[in-house]
Amino acid sequence: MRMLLCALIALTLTGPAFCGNFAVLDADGSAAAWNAATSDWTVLTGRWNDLAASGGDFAVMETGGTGRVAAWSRTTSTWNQNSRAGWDQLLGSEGSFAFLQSGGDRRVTAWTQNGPFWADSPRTRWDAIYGSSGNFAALQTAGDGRVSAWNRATSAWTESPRARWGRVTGSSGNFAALQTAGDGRVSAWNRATSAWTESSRTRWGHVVGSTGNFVAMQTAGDGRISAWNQATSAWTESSRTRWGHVVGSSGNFAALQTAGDGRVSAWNQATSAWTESPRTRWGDVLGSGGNFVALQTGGDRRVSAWNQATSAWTESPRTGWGRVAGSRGNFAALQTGGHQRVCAFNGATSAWVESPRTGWGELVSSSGNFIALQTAGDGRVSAWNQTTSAWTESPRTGWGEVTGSWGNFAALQTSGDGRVAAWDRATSTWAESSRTGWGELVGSSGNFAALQTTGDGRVAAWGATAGTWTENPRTGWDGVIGSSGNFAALQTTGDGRVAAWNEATSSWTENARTGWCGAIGSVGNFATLQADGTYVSVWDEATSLWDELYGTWTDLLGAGGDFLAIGPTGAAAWEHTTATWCPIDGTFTIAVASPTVAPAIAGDLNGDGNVDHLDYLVLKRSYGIDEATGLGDGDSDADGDVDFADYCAARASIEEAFAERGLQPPGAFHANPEPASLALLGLAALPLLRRRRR
Ligand SMILES: [Ca+2]
Ligand SMILES: [Ca+2]
Ligand SMILES: [Ca+2]
Repeated sequence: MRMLLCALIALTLTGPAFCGNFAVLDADGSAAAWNAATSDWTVLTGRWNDLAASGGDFAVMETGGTGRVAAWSRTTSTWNQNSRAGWDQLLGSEGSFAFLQSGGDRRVTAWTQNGPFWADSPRTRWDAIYGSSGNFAALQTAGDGRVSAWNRATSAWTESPRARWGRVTGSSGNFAALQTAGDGRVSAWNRATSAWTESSRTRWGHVVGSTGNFVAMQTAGDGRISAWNQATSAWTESSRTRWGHVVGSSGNFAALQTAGDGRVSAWNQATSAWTESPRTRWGDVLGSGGNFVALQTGGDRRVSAWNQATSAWTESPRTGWGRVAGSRGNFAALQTGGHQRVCAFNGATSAWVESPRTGWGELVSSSGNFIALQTAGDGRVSAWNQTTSAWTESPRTGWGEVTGSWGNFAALQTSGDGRVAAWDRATSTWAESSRTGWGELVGSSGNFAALQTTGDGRVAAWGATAGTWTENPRTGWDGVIGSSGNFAALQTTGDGRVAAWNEATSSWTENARTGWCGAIGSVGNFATLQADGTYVSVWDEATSLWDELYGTWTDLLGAGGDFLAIGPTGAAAWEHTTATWCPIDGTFTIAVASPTVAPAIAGDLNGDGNVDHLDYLVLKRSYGIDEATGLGDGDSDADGDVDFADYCAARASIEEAFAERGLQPPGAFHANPEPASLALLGLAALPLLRRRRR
């Protein structure tokens, strides 16, 4: 297996999978957009004075003048001007733009990078636009009160046949319109079909969206509730009435009676059915990962969790709970009085598991795991692991602060020795730093950095891969920031040194120059600027090298692993797949960054333009998290978590990449498993490789 993977030569495809594009406006009114995929600047002359970014693309507008607009496409690297003028409102949504004329005909137009570039709504006199996942809806708040939705997939506008709508709610690219006067009708627009579907009942007063589904609630009268399912475009009412509160979670909904019996009911998008808890007198409900937990805020203070896998409510046998927290479909409950017990509900098993110890005062969640802290007494910490459903205490006491990242936790003694320890979700073990006197903790993509805020000013980083703390040999550090699992330490006083820590090698690399005055991170890379503006320098995690550029620099922007340096006579973009600076002259007054949201190549998770085993390692590292910030974390479907759907999205292209080279893909890819964790995926052969994400 090792030979095989080493023999796999990366397939060079087109452009990076994720990147940051940048655009600037010059004092003379021209605009320039920088394309990270092609490493070129495209200039558009004009008198532009407004600039906006959306999903890797840009739009410019002449406000106060003719009201002309133009948008730049990352696919074609061209600026496209609209033939009409008089535009004065601009809204971006995931790589689409909509423009509105608030005077004259009050037209609305939508633009998408894939073309046909401009789509005017056939009707005029629009008053408001709403965006959701790249689609738009336009509403007439006066006159007929019409509503129309624009679909990015077809670039067509579809009006509801009915008029007199007063409010629009968007969710994952779908829209719901509500009549705020008259009959109180509700209608949902489905991006899959571009069709509007009305509920047969009237008198709705409130609409809530969740991952493309909607719930309408009657705020007066019977207090009915109805859920619209995007899979069927059908509305399903709860048989019971008098609901007063509704919350959504990953496409499911829970409704609570805020008066009367205090019943709770959950709606499952898989079945379109409502399931009530047999018990009454619930006072609060919370959602997480499509599951819900209900809490009695008075009386016995019971807690019950609803699981979307079974549509069943499961109560904790104990009473007296005062606080609940949710994470990735799991829940934890804390007794705020009495014995101060803590327990966790596992979404995989529907079981509540208590910690044997009592006296817990604080609860922190991270990617499905929880940590409890004793805020009084011994100051113990205990972490609960969703994989094993077990609580694991640190052998040491006296902890005062906990922080979570990607399902891992770190604890800090805020008094006494000032020790620091990190807990690893893969092993459920605690690793302490041998040094003491730490004062600050920073988490990043499952790793942690500790800083001494007094004394020597040391800095140390803990990486989940190595499982150990690595100190920087120098002292006098007073700042640390994280980016995609790497850290940068900075001396903002004294010499002004900067050093970056790479999780792949667990080592620190210091910049040879001094006088640095600040740093920013972007998808694992860092950029820093000298106080006198002479140099800007980027640290590249692929090589652990600093790449500097001489000039006069005053500001920095970062996006998608790339950076833009700006100075009084020009700007320069640094792009991570080529690791080069690309300058442009000008007196730039406005600069914006636009990270791409969609993968250029399915499966290229580390954004190096290739699909290979390194992308597989990205997936392995982040599998199971719900704190993903983009494709660089393995989140192919951009829903904020890394789960089986992301695994499936990447699998096809990784398999294809192996097949094109006549190689057998990794075992897991042809075994077609449904993993609870990627630990099951036969990746044991991979750790021999040097892991890097670019
Ligand atoms: Ca790649
Ligand atoms: Ca995802
Ligand atoms: Ca997901």
